[in-house]
Amino acid sequence: MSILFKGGTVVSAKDRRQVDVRIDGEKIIEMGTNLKTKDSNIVDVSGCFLLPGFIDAHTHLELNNGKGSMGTADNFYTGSKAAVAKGTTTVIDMATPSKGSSLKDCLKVWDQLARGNSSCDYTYHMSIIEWNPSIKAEINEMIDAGITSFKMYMAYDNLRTTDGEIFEAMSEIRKFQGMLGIHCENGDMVNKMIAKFVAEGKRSPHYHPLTRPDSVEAEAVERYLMIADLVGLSVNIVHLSSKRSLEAVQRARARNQKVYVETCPQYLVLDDHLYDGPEFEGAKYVCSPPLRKISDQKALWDGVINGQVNTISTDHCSFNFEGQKTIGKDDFSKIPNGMPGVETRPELIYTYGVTTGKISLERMIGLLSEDIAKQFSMYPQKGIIQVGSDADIVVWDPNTTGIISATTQLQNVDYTPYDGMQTTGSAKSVYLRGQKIAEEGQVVLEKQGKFIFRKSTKNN
Ligand code: DUC
Ligand code: ZN
Ligand code: ZN
Ligand code: ZN
Repeated sequence: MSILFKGGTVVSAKDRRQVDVRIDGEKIIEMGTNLKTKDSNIVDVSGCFLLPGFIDAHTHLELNNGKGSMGTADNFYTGSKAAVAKGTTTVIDMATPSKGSSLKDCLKVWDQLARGNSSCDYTYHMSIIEWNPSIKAEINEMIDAGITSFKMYMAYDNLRTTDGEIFEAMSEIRKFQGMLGIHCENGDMVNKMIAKFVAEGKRSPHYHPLTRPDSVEAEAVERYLMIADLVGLSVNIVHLSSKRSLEAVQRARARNQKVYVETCPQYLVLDDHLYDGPEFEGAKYVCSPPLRKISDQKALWDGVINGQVNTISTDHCSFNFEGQKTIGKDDFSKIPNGMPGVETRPELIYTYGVTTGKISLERMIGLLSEDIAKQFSMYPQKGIIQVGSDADIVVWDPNTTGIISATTQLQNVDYTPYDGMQTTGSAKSVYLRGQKIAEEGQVVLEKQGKFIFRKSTKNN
């Protein structure tokens, strides 16, 4: 039985149109004004926006495979439910191998974790944490398996590779027109500053951001972009957090490099005064890169407004305060890095971006859905409401108000960094490939997610 959405306003990154939308099976089959009922079920969406399902291109739902004290509090089951309840219908999770593991084995592990458990559609960025001939040979295999994007690290001793290895990996990824995203921080500098503060007995969360200042990020961004320039590869910068890094990006763009920039809600609506909170509260905000200054926040919003920032995803990586963040009670460097956020991104960006007049709703659709789908080879299957696309539809009510709270969130973690923040607008209902999966912020049909096979331009 087909469904006819009547009376809503369909929004894309380009425009908004008052049209009815008919979906049948998994797809959008017809759009137009005053469509006839035929045999469709009518859903009255007057007063609401019809938005393409949001895509979160940066989650860690299963870091350390949920095992032990360093395993994430969420997993595919809980994290994807929190996502879809508020309008995110696809995630690109960071598949992260353990040392010595092949990329193929990592892919198998992530498939086991996601398949049958995920309530949203999903794919992965494959992390390259070491570089050798067998990993090199697997780049092409990943592309053939539908994984067209990769992730590398310039910080974290257990994950990072050398500049030379990044150079070689880029050359290989370029052959297959893959997309590379890098965590940009100078790991050596971070290590030295942590050692210095810890030796001086400066061990509270207050010191976390001081070990990872903007120069640590901007230097890595500059170096990464210079390596990319040598190779001739278009690249992505994940979780860009500072004004100085954005300036480095602008320099690269001025010499005609193609650079994609992702930032995250935490860098747009939170700032580093939170590390000075009472007791050990600052630990809740320990993530890397750290929260920045109001001046950085302002520069990032400017970038979001003027197009220097391309996408907003979350870096969702949840650890409980009790029992996980508290591991670092006597030493900030032992606090697991990361914050939850896959649930709250749409409401935060709508509230702090759209209702404040900083950005249009069209721009929000680009940042949270359409431009992500294009960048990561999922468009037009995802990222747009048009005939032939997947019927991933968020019925958005612009008039609701709410307060973000750890007690009502669906994320499986004992706090939220946005606790107490007021929101306007929310997903009234959410459809994934034609099925209603969420209503009024609650999941009504779970575990319907499937793997999205992506094609690089190599295969087109
Ligand atoms: N930063 C975090 O804070 N958590 C996950 C990984 C990362 O880069
Ligand atoms: Zn990172
Ligand atoms: Zn401080
Ligand atoms: Zn991350």
